[in-house]
Amino acid sequence: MSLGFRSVGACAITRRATVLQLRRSGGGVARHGYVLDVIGSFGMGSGMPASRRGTGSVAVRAGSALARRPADKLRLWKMMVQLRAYDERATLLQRQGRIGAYPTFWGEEAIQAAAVLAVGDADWLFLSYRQNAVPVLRGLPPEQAWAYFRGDPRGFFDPSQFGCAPQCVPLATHLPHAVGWAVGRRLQGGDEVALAFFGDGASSEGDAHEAMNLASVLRAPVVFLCTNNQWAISTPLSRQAAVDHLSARAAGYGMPGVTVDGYDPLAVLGAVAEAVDRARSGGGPSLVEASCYRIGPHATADDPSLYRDEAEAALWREREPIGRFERQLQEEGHLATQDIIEEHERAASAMRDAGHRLDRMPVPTGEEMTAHVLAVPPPSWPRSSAPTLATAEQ
Ligand SMILES: Cc1ncc(C[n+]2csc(CCOP(=O)(O)OP(=O)(O)O)c2C)c(N)n1
Ligand SMILES: [Mg+2]
Repeated sequence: MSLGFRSVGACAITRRATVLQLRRSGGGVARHGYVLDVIGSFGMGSGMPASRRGTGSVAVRAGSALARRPADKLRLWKMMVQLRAYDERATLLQRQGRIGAYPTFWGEEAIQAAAVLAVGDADWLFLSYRQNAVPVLRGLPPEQAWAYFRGDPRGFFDPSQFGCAPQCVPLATHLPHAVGWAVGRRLQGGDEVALAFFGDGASSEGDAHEAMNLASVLRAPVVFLCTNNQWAISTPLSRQAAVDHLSARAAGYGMPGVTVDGYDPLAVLGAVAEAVDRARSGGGPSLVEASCYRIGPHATADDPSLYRDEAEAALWREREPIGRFERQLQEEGHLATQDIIEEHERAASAMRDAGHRLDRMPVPTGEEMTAHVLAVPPPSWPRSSAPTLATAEQ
């Protein structure tokens, strides 16, 4: 393996789960010298799809005392269940025509919940479309998040109220925002950290490169959290990047990088918490790659069977993070089967109620939907005050 930096230890990248960490070298290597180090190898069983790369489980390290407290494990699990209930209800709302096209994140709950738990309340989160429920974990009513998918300006929220920047659909454009915000807060004397979510596809964008490079040069307090779900719509990872692990790119920016199993919430929590600690204490940015698989379609308008083998997705579905975490928590004696049933019912019922509240919200008019797009709309744009979307009752 030749990536232009010194490798230590057994660096064979095999189909067995392997965890890589780019650690600052013990001396001798230049200021921004990092060495590629295999820090753990965890058998995940045979029969996993050949396309899986970089999936493993990082040993939970210092900085994540969080991950050892049963109460925090349960909190993390409840957040994941809440995300699952939101996602499944949103998909149903789209199927019933109550919201427009929706990007499901089914299977990515461990990454999102662990990241939110790892940061502090005053830290800011910078989102792409697939993290559309993250503000809900910070108190945004789900119906308001769903109003966005009706093209309704009532779906907008005040970023400073939730510590969440608006979700960005243009890929990676929010990464420079995260760096700018983090540098700005540092200049103002704050110690907050910015955490930016982005995908494997977004990692190829110029904005991602510029953001990571600038953040490292300025030692900005930013955590770059890449959800590597191996697909960018129909583009597989093999056509996206020529490295085995996107975290390896961190070396080129002079920052630490680590790959963790994105289906293991404690692994993500450990890695992100460590990166947050480093950023807050002046150690600069880090790149955390959470490796997983996009189990669902790109969005509700997509049919992945046209471009990939859905039998592969089915194999990944068996490893989805919530059931896996529940089995672990049961083995550790923190959860009973009845607790699991009740929590899922509670979360589903809360989301059903939120769906009813969405139905009671005014349906946006064409004029409202386009009001914030252009200062001077062209004559062809909607001027009607008629509602644009049928509600379930109609
Ligand atoms: C700058 C830009 N180019 C292209 C697109 C079209 N597009 C939307 S989603 C997507 C794939 C993104 O994949 P990835 O970053 O892996 O995120 P994921 O959808 O897997 O969460 C593309 C190409 C876009 N939104 N923005
Ligand atoms: Mg992707």
